[in-house]
Amino acid sequence: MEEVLGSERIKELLEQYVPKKREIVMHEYKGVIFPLGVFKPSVLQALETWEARPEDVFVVSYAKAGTTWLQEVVSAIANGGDLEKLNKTHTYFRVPFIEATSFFQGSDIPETYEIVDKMKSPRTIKSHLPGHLLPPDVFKKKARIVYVARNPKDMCVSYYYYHTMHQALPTPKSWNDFFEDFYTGKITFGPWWEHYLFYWNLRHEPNVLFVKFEDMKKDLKAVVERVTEFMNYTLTDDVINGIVDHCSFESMKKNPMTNPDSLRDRIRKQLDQQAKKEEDDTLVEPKQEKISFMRKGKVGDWRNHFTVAQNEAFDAFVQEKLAGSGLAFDY
Ligand code: PPS
Repeated sequence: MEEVLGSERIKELLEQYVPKKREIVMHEYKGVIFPLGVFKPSVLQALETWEARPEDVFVVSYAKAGTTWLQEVVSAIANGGDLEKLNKTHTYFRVPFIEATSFFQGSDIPETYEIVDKMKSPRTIKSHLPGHLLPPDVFKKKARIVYVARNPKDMCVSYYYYHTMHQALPTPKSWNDFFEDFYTGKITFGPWWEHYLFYWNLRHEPNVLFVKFEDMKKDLKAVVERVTEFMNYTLTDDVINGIVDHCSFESMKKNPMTNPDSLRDRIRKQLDQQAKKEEDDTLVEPKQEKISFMRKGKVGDWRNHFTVAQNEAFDAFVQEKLAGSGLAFDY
C-alpha cells in the first residue's frame, strides 16, 4: 500500500481525514453479516473476480484469532527479517486488509483491493473472509494461504472487547448478549466454526499452512521456522531470533509500527477535534477508549468471563460443530 501511495501521501490523508457521521448499518452478503461502513457489497462482489498472483501470501483468519501477530511474522519473513525496514511502515500498510474499505473514507483514494492490484510482488495480504468469499482466483492460482485459528473461547472474549472499542462495530448490550451472538454466528464474518472448517479441510494442500494461536504462544520460534519454510525462504538462526523478538507481545505492543492503537489514536484525535468543532456529541457512538488492541494476548482469559453454564453450553456446541473434523484446541 505504502509503495503505491507513498508514505507522505498516507500521512497527508491521515491528517486530512474527516470522519462522517456514522451510523452502524449491517448488511448480509452470501449468508455473512458485515458492517456496511467497512465492508461494502460492491467490494465483496469485485473480489469474486479479483486476480491473485501465484506468489501472493495471504494471512487468513477469523477476527481476533491472532491475525496481526501472524501477519507481522509473514511480513518479517517476506522482508528477509530486515527489522529496520519493517519499522519504517505500519503493518496495516505492509499487509493490506483486502476486503476492507480504506479507513480514509470520503477521501479520493481507491479501494484497498485496487491498491493491492498495483503493489509489487511478492505481496502479503490480510483477509478475514470465509472460504466461500475469498477471491476464487487465490485458490486457482494456488497463492499461499497461512491460516491462523485460536481457541474460540478466547476469540469470543477478544472479539467482545473489540466490539466495545471499534467505531465500525455495534457495541454489545452486554457480555451475555455478545456471547449468544458469537456462538450462534450472528456477527461480522459469520459462524466461526464454518470459517475454521473450510480452511482446516484444506490444510494438506501444499499452498495452505494452518497455524494455531496457542502454538504461537507455546513456541513462537518453531512457528516462525514453519512459516519461513512454507514461504520458501531461508533465514539464518540470528534472523529468525530477531523476528521472534520483534513479534513478542511486549515488542509489538510498544512498537507503533505493529500496534494498531497508533493508527487508532491518530484517528481518534481527529474525531475529537471534529466533535469539538461541531459541538456535536452524537458524532460517534461512545466507545471504550482505554482498551488497547494489544489487550492481553493470552491463552485462558475466557476463564475470567465465561460463567459455568456458558462454558458447559459452549463446550457441547463446539463438540457438536467440530465433531469428526480432528480440529481441537488448547484452552
Ligand atoms: S483482528 O482485528 O481481527 O485482526 O485481530 P487479531 O489480530 O486477529 O487478534 C487480536 C488478538 O491477538 C492478540 N495479539 C497477540 N497475542 C500475543 N502475542 C502477540 N504478539 C500478539 N499480537 C496480537 C491481541 O492482543 C488480541 O488478543 P486479546 O486476547 O484481545 O489480547
